[in-house]
Amino acid sequence: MIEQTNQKEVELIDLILKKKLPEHVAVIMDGNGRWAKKRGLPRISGHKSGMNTLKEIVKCSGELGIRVLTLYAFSTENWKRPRWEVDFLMRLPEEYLQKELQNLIDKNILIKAMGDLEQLPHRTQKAIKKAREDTKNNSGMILNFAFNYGSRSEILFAVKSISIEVTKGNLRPEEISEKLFEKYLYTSGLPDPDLLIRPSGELRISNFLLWQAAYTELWFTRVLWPDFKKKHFLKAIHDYQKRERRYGSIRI
Ligand code: V0D
Repeated sequence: MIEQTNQKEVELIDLILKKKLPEHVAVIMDGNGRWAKKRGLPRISGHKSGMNTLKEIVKCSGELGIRVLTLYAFSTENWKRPRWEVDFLMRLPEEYLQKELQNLIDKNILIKAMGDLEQLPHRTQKAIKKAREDTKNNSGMILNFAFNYGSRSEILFAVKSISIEVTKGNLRPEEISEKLFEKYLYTSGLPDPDLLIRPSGELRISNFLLWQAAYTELWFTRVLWPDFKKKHFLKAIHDYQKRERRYGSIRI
């Protein structure tokens, strides 16, 4: 791949680094199938192309100094897709990690995965487990994959776990606060996302980080994920920095 940071991007990076960066950026990697269809290519080539975008955005996030990057890779609804497509998708974590893991280790990146991982094929689970193991002592950027993830089921799982603690007498209902509840979510220990990017023209959150995105700034573009480049990512961050975040309070 040809490395390129053009003059415009350099200027934008300069501007971005003068202001407060979003600590946690979440991205829905959407539009791969449509990208392929538009070109008369099989859906699979859209996912392959989306993989290049993923690498570019991980690299850019690391260079900027973003602390957490969460990527929505596969939703619990994606099982409804044709069998061959699901099978192909399930090989991507392995493929990605085979090629990238050493690079991620060298860059001090910590890999996390959140979602119902037990339902995944054994070899996919194994690849993810290895990536977590091999990066567990890294202290740089956290690269968090939302994989077989659904926010409603995440919330229900938290409710059930808390109920069990109450039943056992380990917890009193009055003790159930937002702070406690968050400890039972997959994102426990991570800051809430500051910025959520959704490409491909859909204007929805689609069961992604429903609790965590209460105050998140949303940024949408019609650009499809395989066409999403560094310049779009920088624009999203720059736009974010121009917004005024109030968390329900007023401007002082
Ligand atoms: C396809 C574009 C990396 C979006 C990127 C099955 C759709 C490539 C992973 C990955 C996918 C997941 C977990 C992990 C390490 C890597 C991935 C899926 C799809 C879902 F620990 N790319 N990738 N997972 N695509």
